[in-house]
Amino acid sequence: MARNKIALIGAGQIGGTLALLAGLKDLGDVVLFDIVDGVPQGKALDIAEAAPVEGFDATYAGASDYSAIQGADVVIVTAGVPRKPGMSRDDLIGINLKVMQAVGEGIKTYAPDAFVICITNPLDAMVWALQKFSGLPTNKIVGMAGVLDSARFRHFLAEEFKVSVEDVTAFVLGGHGDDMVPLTRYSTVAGVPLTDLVKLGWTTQEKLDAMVDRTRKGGGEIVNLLKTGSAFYAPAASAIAMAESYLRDKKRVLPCAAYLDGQYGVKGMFIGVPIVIGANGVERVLEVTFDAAEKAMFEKSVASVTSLIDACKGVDSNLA
Ligand code: A3D
Repeated sequence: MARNKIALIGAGQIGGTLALLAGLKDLGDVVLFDIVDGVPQGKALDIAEAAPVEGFDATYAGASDYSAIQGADVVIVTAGVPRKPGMSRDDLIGINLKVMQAVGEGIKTYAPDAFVICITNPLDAMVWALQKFSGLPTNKIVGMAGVLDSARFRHFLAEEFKVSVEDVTAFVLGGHGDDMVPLTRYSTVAGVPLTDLVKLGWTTQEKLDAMVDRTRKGGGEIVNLLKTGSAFYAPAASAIAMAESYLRDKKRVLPCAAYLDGQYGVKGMFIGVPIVIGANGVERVLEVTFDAAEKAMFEKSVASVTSLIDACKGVDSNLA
């Protein structure tokens, strides 16, 4: 049986980490693509030389020509510019929209049957634009944000409760911005909702609120610490979990920026909701019920993403 092919568009901090994780998890052969000549080739060779030590058989190639992604099963897009301290995700729109156009055309020509995962910020708007530029069916393209935001929340919760991260589940929905929606009612320790754990005295409402706030600002916390660039280990691990669910038809239920066609009262845009990822791409959208406060938070988040999309339409009239 032929190995799967994974194309990574953008061979920067996240791209390189994705390439290593794809090998360690035996997901398939890897092509790294970047406009900076030498970087994808150098990272590909470096990781290929790690393969004998780690014992995986994937082949690695670096390229600066889109023909190299021909026939890819999965394409993960990180091409673009990351945030610097003081920059919001929205500041990135002008630059990264042009990048999405080039990437979309490359995918349309060489990998129209791939399952595409977009990571480039501002995420919910860039995945929307990438779908337009690539013409991919809406079940074959998603944005990575919710798995990362949920993982950050899970990490904070596991630390607070002093329990294994394995037993902490968390759902963070909405757009990947500071008004994302961490749903405490649907987040649990071994099935026990956080709201019950407050009643049991495992934590206080104040501490829980602080963890929710820290999750919302989780990306910025790392940007401020690193000073150059943004988080890359956890974002890469999150996208790999999504790719693995597609390639191995695992049908995991993961929060991702998915195209909504009326679900959650939203039509024609991508926003973070729980979805089932299997061999057919986005196989189902899980529609959870919100209480009044959650609904208000979700609607605020939808409004932020709508304004990002309007900003994209303002920059590129072909998108309007
Ligand atoms: P970085 O290390 O700068 O890598 C980006 C790479 O893209 C660089 O190697 C560039 O040379 C390359 N690139 C630029 N333009 C093009 C182009 N037109 N075609 C191909 N490659 C190009 O950044 P990074 O890997 O740290 O982050 C990548 C993106 O992910 C940024 O937009 C970040 O803001 C975003 N990001 C998103 C999340 C989410 O949770 C959604 C988290 C972290 C980072």
